[in-house]
Amino acid sequence: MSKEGDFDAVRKDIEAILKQKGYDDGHIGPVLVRLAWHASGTYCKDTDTGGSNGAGMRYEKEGGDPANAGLQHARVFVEPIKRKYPWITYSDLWTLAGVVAIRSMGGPDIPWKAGRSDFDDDSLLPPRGRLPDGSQAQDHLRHIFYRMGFNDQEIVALSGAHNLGRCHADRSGFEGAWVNNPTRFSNQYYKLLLKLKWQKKDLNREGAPWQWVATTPGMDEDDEPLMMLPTDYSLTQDAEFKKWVEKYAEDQDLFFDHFSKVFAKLVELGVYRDEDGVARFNNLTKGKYES
Ligand code: DDH
Repeated sequence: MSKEGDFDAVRKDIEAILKQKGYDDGHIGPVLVRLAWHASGTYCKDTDTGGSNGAGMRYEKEGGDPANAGLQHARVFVEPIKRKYPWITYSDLWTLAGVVAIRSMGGPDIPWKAGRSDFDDDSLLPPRGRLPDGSQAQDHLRHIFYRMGFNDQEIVALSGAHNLGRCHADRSGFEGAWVNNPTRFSNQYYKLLLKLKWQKKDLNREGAPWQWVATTPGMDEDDEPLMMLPTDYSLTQDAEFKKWVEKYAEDQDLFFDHFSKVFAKLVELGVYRDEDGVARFNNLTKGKYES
């Protein structure tokens, strides 16, 4: 039995399961990052609801939201770790797994603190519809991310997570990866947004009517093209967003620094800490934690 609170041991066990032959690009890191993000991205600052406390995706109400399609794989991948370390909450485990995965794929260190609590039933779950819809554009991005308390620079930095992973036709309706090496964290996403000649491709699927596609010079004809969601591409069609796309395309260190800060902020949404950094208040139960 592991020592309670030994998060370094949990980190090591997460790292050990990241490479999985036979799953996507041989790596479960990207889907774990998406789990951490969707676990946190339901936050609403005006009502102080949603956010990274709760681990609501364990319940059908949130887990069955079409926006969360595919994340059951991520939850199943980390379940043996939860069983080995029963003292860790799901909400801590899911956010920590995202942070460990990003670092392990060559991304920045992201400050992470424990202390989130899970809820025992589905009565406090935020309503569906709080996560972004990839078929929309910049007004929608602002509507969704301002609600969480992010600004334009932070929206562009967060979007750089699409350096990782891919879209699956049977999950979101979109298909393909944003970059050639989707298990290596970098600023390639921004470079490709600006550099490639993007063309509309009809998909004719519910929720995913079309996407942007492009090929890079080294690609064969039958290689799967790279893709961008309408929301990704909209970052280049808006002066304030484009300014940050250009900065991050030019300067990977700046991107890593900003990404680290904004992902740390994302996984803290709804968590209240005292001056020592200890989580003391749960926004969902509106109650103090038992210590
Ligand atoms: Fe995303 N994302 N995301 N995303 N996301 C998808 C996959 C991944 C949007 C839509 C989609 C963020 C923001 C947005 C990751 C991380 C992050 C998919 C494909 C869609 C669709 C799902 C599938 O078919 O499997 C939209 C829209 C937005 C937005 O409006 C800004 C953010 C902020 C993050 C983050 O982590 C900070 C990752 C990683 C993936 C790849 C998952 C995988 O399985 O691979």
